[in-house]
Amino acid sequence: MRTQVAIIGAGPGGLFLAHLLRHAGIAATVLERRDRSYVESRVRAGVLEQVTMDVLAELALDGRLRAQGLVHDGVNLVSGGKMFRIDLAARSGGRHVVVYGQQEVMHDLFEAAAAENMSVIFDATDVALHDVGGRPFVTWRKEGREERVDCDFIAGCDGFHGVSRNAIPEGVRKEFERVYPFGWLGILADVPPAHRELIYANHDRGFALASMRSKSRSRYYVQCGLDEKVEDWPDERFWDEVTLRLGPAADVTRGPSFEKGITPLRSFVAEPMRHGKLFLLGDAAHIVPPTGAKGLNLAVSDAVMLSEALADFYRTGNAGDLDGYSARALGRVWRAERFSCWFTGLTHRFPQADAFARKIQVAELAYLRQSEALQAAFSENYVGLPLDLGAPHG
Ligand code: RFL
Ligand code: PHB
Repeated sequence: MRTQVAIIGAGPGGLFLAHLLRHAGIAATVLERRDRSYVESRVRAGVLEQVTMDVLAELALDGRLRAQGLVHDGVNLVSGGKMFRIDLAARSGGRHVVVYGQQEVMHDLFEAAAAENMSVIFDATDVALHDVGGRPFVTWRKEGREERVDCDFIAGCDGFHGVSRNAIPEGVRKEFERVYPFGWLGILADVPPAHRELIYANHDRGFALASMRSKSRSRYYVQCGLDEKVEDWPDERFWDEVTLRLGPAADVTRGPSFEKGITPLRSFVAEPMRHGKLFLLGDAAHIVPPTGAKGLNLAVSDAVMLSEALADFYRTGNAGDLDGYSARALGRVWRAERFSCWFTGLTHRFPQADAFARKIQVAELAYLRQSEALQAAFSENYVGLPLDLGAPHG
């Protein structure tokens, strides 16, 4: 089998890239370890930036997004039990975010891939990358048979635990990481949201977030210890804790949860995002703590940048944009890392923080509440920075 681009992983990064390449007339084969329903049922992101909405529109895949997505012009923060609102639209020149679950995005991408007969191979096990510096090919096993695809390029979109990143030799790859001493316990419940918009709360007992998937489905998170288990959190305890941390401005409706999971928080970047004919995208190259709602959106901006560079290469034979991919992508990645790290630091309780650190956190929240300048900086980051920001360090 031969293709132009072999894509490893059918998460948001891999599928957005496959659609964008198809749009540009470039052949691709996607290899996914799991089956469609597994990928589609993972409960993850909820907030889409303008870049992501623009790509869905360009691909004419935004029908359900426009009908069902919830446009949010602001977000709310709670500090010391009091809530204040940041008017994202007013502070960012009229831009906003849309609440539309990653599950819905994946559904739209998979439906269109099936309708267009795109080459997506599920249940591909033992995926291995070969000769990434020369004439690349990928092998895998399916239903007991060894398969192989030869290609011009490989796109590693296989998430944080995938195999692609390790195909960049250790001597070449630099990794930057911060592991946070806590996680998020998240639930889904078919109850109306606590508020029209999202609420991020900093409480002495830890962070809480009230989000949603629709007018009748809510998504809540509370900061928890890394040693805690889902079984430690029966619904009653969860509702008591989230209600307390969100404070009186949140109108929490209780109900049975149908999804409950714990996610550890991590900041991580692997550089460079290209080695030979291999390009890394999304969580395979970088992880942000979910506080800034940036992970899926970064996978999409990587896919846009790589598809543009590949389209230019196949059109003109010029590899300049492919050579520039890593620096261009990392420019945006590091800004999102900075914002996500800062917003996590502002809103979470750090076990090792002393009384001074806590006072600084409270002062910074008070400053954010009062300063239009800081709110503008917050808003331009939250709605999503432009694609091109220059090199990561100046
Ligand atoms: P994914 O989604 O991990 O997909 C990788 C795919 O690769 C497959 N795979 C392999 N396939 C073949 N061979 C192998 N060896 C393979 N190893 C892995 C996997 O099965 C999978 O299908 O990475 P991708 O595409 O880079 O997408 C990243 C996003 O999914 C992720 O960044 C977001 O979900 C992060 N995130 C959020 N992002 C936002 O933009 N906004 C949010 O509001 C937001 N909230 C969140 C989040 C992530 C969360 N969790 C659970 C980590 C909230 C949470 C709780
Ligand atoms: C979500 O709805 O899952 C969500 C919203 C905002 C975040 C993270 C997750 O910052």
